[in-house]
Amino acid sequence: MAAEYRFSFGPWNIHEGADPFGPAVRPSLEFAKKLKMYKQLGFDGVQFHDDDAVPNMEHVSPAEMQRQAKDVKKMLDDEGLVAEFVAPRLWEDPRGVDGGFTANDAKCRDWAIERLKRCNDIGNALGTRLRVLWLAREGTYIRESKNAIEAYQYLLEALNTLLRYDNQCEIAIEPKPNEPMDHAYCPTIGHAIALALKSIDPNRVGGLIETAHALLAGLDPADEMAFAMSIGKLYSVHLNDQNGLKFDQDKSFAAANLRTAYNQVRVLELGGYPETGRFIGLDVKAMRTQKFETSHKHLSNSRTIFLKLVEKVRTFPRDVEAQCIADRDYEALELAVLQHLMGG
Ligand code: XUL
Ligand code: MN
Repeated sequence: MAAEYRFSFGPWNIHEGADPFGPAVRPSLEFAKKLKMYKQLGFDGVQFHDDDAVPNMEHVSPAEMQRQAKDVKKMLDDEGLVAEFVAPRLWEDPRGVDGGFTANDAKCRDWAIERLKRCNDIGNALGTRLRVLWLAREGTYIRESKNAIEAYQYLLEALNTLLRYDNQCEIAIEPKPNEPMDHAYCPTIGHAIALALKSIDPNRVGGLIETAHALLAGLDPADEMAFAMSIGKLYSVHLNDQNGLKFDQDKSFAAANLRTAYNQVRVLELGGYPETGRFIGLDVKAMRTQKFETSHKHLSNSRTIFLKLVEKVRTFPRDVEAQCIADRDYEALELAVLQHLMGG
């Protein structure tokens, strides 16, 4: 039987709707209630930031942190869920203001490494080996403020430190070219994989590709995924959508460009992604206008559209494709794709 896709999202994807120009417009939903929604919405995996699991992790002993993380693991078990990954949230702490691993202040860099280790311990307590590094403030507002060569060396050191600290963990770098920084280090999967290959254990470092992040870099998300998959390094995805070069929109999957979404699904199918057992992660935001009662629909909608696109990929007429390619008639192939997407 063909392997089935498994879906995940993070608790931050059900949110209060605050944006840089206005406060929350919906009440908060407590974590335990969010967990209850996962299965109902068709999801099996939970993505975590370290402090999603242990909110006071900076203020408690390692033993207490473990205890709290174990409580969360029990909550997951009770709901039949698994943790997909844990990511260190370095960007909200004052010590991360200039970036963590690449901060100019050595004390801040030390803090970031310590936080990474604690994040790792939370991951183990939650039962997942995967760590995700979205390198939020690792970059600059002005280029003159850092030595970028040194910064990339610090990033490599951070990877190596974690690989040495835990010989079971896997690291997925989530590239993004900008926001909150003007220039972010590791803007593409190519950068991430170069670091992975240079690390002390390349077999345990790969990437997580987010649709919107690739689009913000002016790249095609499907080709970014293909590059990672061509060397077995697509550890996860954050499917969503993005309407042009603006702030990171995290729209529902396929909402801005159905064809680009189709091609992401096509490449995941071509690469046998479901057989890898890895998750289809979503990183989507509900519109600010959405009422509380329906502020989770963007998640199930994205999943529904993903699965419909899987059907579209699987039912595309292969004979037509082969003939168009043999004839080098890509105009005909394009028309066939568009007609197929439009239902005939
Ligand atoms: C930021 C982003 C993050 C990461 C997790 O743009 O995508 O939510 O996915 O840290
Ligand atoms: Mn993301």
